[in-house]
Amino acid sequence: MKITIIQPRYFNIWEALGAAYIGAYIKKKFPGKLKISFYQGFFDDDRTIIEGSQKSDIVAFSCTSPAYLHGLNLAKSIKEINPEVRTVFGGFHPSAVPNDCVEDAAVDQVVVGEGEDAFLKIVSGETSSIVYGDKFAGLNDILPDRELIKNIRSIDLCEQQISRRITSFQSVRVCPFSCAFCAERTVTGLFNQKTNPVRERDPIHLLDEIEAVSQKYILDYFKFSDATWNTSKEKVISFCEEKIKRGFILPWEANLHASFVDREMLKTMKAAGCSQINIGCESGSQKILNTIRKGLTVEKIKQVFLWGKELGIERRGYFLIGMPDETVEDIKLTEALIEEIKPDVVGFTLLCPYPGTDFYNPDEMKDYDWSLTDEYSNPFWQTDHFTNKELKEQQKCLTEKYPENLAWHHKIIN
Ligand code: B12
Repeated sequence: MKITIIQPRYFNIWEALGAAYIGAYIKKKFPGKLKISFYQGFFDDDRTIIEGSQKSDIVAFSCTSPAYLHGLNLAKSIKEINPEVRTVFGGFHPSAVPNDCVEDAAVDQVVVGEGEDAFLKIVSGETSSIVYGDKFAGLNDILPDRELIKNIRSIDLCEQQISRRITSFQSVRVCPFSCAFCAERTVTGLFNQKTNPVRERDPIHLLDEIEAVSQKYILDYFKFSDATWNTSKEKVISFCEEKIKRGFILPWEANLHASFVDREMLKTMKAAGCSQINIGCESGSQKILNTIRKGLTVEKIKQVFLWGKELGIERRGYFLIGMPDETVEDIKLTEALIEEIKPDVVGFTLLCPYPGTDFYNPDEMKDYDWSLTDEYSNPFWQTDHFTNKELKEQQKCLTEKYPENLAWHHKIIN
């Protein structure tokens, strides 16, 4: 059977880890029986993708909301040439709005949730239009297939752009938070201590992968795809202690939830070569942090940034503008917080009501063109307090205030 997996185009790139996991899993289940190819819209033009896919039995697309339209157009072109091709859509957008996706004639099947077992069912003959994924229990049994997804291309590109060879790893599935603005729960499910606990990878399995990948691709730095890396103190300490024990000195960074951070955690991370922490602060207003269910206090943010500074770790702070009840006063509190914590790098995102988040309203937004959204902005969102234009003005004021410390996306987009 010939299978093609495609990650449609988006202007910014990381390796397609979801496709790498699914590819590794089905190859393991059907050893030597599948011919799997992979294309990525960032690197491969439409003609290459369409020509390479048209003789496949199954063409599978991995889509966030902004990437869905490109995926759909590719599926239409492929089906025009070969109507026998079965198209399967998975990832965040199809998981959030599966019924809308299957309405599109070029979409044969949609996978909701984690793709490993669901895609295996499809390859084994399942033909339902919506297939629900199980919670993948094999994180310590397989490794994402980085050859398949041509990981070398994003690593080489990274070297060209910032002179560092970097790639990312997944250490956990399920985030213990359910922030109003984030769609993570759409794929891995809402955290529940009993029915849907956090699934952490064994630090030995994880470090074996990181060491092997770093040797193979000559990495000089690594990071994690996990939105919340420090899901437990135990995990952080055992990962760091194992890394130190191995004498594995490669520097790295992680996205932390400030609530779970303590000084000892940061100190151990620093000792294990962590050179940068990325923290979603979102707002300097406690009222806003509460309404978005961030599970965080402004005081804790201050504390974590102070510890990071004392320990010599680069601290990146990311802020979100445009929560429904956010006023000018709240934005002033955000500014005051930034003045106090002085992040080494700062980013300001305009809230986007992506499918899968609390802010998505199907009646109003079903036909939005999500490909118009980017990392930091979108043309749709407005609140009772600010029009879309005013939100962008607020964002511009903030970015102009910190020209030396801006996250690189601002520099690329502006
Ligand atoms: C790392 C990350 C990034 C990286 C790279 C993402 C990438 N690989 O291209 C960067 C920084 C570049 C990025 C960019 C963006 N991201 Co992002 N990102 C993440 C993050 C933190 C992890 C994604 C990841 O790699 N997971 C690990 C892999 C293994 O899981 P996975 O890709 O989800 O794959 C599994 C399933 O989705 C499914 N699956 C995936 N593809 C397929 C395909 C088939 C055929 C099947 C059957 C199943 C299947 O099976 C996989 C294995 O179980 C998530 C939040 C989170 N923690 O999940 C947000 C998240 C995915 N990002 C999001 C968004 C919106 C974006 C951006 C638009 C920027 C922005 N924030 O506004 C861009 C779009 C990028 C794109 N390529 O389209 C949203 C998506 C919401 C939505 N409705 O689409 C998320 C959920 C965060 C949020 N704010 O809610 N992102």
